[in-house]
Amino acid sequence: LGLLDRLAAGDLSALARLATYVENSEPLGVAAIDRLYAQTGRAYVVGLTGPPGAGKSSLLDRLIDAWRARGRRVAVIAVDPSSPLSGGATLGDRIRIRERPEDPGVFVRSMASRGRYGGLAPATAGMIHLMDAAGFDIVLVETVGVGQEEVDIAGLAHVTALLQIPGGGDGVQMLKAGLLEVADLYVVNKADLPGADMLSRELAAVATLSLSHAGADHKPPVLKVSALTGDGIDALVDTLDALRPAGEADSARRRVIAQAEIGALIQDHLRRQLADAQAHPELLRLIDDAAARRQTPRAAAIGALHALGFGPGPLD
Ligand SMILES: Nc1nc2c(ncn2[C@@H]2O[C@H](COP(=O)(O)OP(=O)(O)OP(=O)(O)O)[C@@H](O)[C@H]2O)c(=O)[nH]1
Ligand SMILES: [Mg+2]
Repeated sequence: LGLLDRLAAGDLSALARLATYVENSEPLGVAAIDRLYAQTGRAYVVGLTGPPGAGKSSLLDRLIDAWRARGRRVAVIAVDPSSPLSGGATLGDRIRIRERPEDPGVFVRSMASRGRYGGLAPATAGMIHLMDAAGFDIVLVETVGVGQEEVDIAGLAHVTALLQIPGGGDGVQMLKAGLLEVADLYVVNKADLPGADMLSRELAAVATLSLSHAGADHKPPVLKVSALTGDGIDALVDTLDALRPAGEADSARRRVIAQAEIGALIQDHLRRQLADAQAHPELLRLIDDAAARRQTPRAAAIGALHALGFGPGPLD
């Protein structure tokens, strides 16, 4: 794989090629990650999630500039599970991140497809490893934050910021979907619009209920920014730099991420086996048995795990 040598030398066109393989979970992409994984773990991975239109991409654009000004190389992965586009196509006007072809310290990649071979969460994890291996200091991951899968993806980051905007009328948006668990800080974007102070106070109250990975005594900070005017961006970057886990917290966070990634791969594998039940006569028989009430779904599930080569498991 000459591509890997070019990647190590900082060749962004090699990175783009590899990213397409990884995005689609193609065998070449899987092989690349297998080869590179041992050298990863250096990048600081920051998740940014929030409702559609909250200004995530606009904010990322500002964060890129702020971190570049501090001498850091920044990669962005914008995940869009709702789009039917495939093959790493750009997301058109959904992406408000300027291209910076003249700057080798910035790489922006959108992920729109689930790929033919695997799910979005494992592919996103692979993409993070790829950017890490390419030597980026910061890897920013944008997710829309509406479904469980997006929450899972946010869980692959060291730190996750949850974006909220004033003026929704219904107060704090989308805190049901497991986001309380992943948000390490809250960001009120569009603070140039009315209502930002009130929303900040509401979020400060929510922060006391946090289940963040950073620990029971971690109260997520609430920051006000405007991606439009640039207000608050430097303070946000200071906070993100300060939130990077260190020492024991870092080791603990790495274990949580590894567990999430292994779990995503196992789920993905099983999901695909089940979706392809035609290829497994034994699975088909178990499904028929459960449908005809000859076996309980639970007994059939145990039988299916055995048929797929797993020993007695937690379902037994
Ligand atoms: N007034 C104001 N508008 C903003 C601000 N940040 C973003 N916007 C606008 O909000 C709209 C959505 O911005 P995006 O950056 O595309 O939001 P997003 O969260 O990435 O959107 P999706 O990826 O589609 O979910 C655009 O019209 C932006 O110009 C801000 O701080 N203030
Ligand atoms: Mg966006």
